[in-house]
Amino acid sequence: MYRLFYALKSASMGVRVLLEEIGAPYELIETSVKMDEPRPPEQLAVNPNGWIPVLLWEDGAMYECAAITMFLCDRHSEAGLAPATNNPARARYLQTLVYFSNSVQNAFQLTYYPDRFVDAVGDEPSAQRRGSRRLRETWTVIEDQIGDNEWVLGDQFSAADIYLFMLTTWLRVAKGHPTMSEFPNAKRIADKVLIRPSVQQIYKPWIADPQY
Ligand SMILES: N[C@@H](CCC(=O)N[C@@H](CS)C(=O)NCC(=O)O)C(=O)O
Repeated sequence: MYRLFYALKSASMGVRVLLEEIGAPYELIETSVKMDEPRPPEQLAVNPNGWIPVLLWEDGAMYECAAITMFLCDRHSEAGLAPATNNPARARYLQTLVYFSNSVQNAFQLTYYPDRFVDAVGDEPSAQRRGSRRLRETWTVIEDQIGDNEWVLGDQFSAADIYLFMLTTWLRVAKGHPTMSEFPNAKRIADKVLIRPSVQQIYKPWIADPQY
């Protein structure tokens, strides 16, 4: 049984999709991503940064979305969500997950949490503008990497496609982000991930209102 600290709109939604795809039993522990709301002590004990996802299981706990993705896909390899270690696609899989996490997500952070990157409140709009430009730069790298491929890794569906979908749900017109229409290759994949039953179920609020 897994336990997942969870909040709508957050990266914990992507982990929940993985758990559904794997068919593993799990329970959600509601938490918040709002700066002015406290985090449960049990969450902070695992991740003192205060962010989610945080995953607990019988004899362990961890945070960092890309690491959790790798961990779950390896632990439940029968679900076929990641190339095996001897598969040539493994390198592209690891590279893309880490790039999503440390480059694309970092650009999102600049726009969602500008206070973490500047000294003065007055500098926050500049950080947000740079974050939006950085989003366009990093999404363009992914767009070019995908090219004509069916999925992020080529012809094999993987957790990297679920991760890509999750990232698209954070794009907001009101924040000056680029829109997916600028990245037709990535959009093609996100549109296919969207129709999976697990995604339809978990992303219901986003499907009802993508700017929610
Ligand atoms: N590098 C972390 C970042 C996670 C992250 O930024 N989570 C957001 C929600 S998507 C969050 O918890 N924000 C609240 C906060 O940072 O205090 C990861 O990939 O797991």
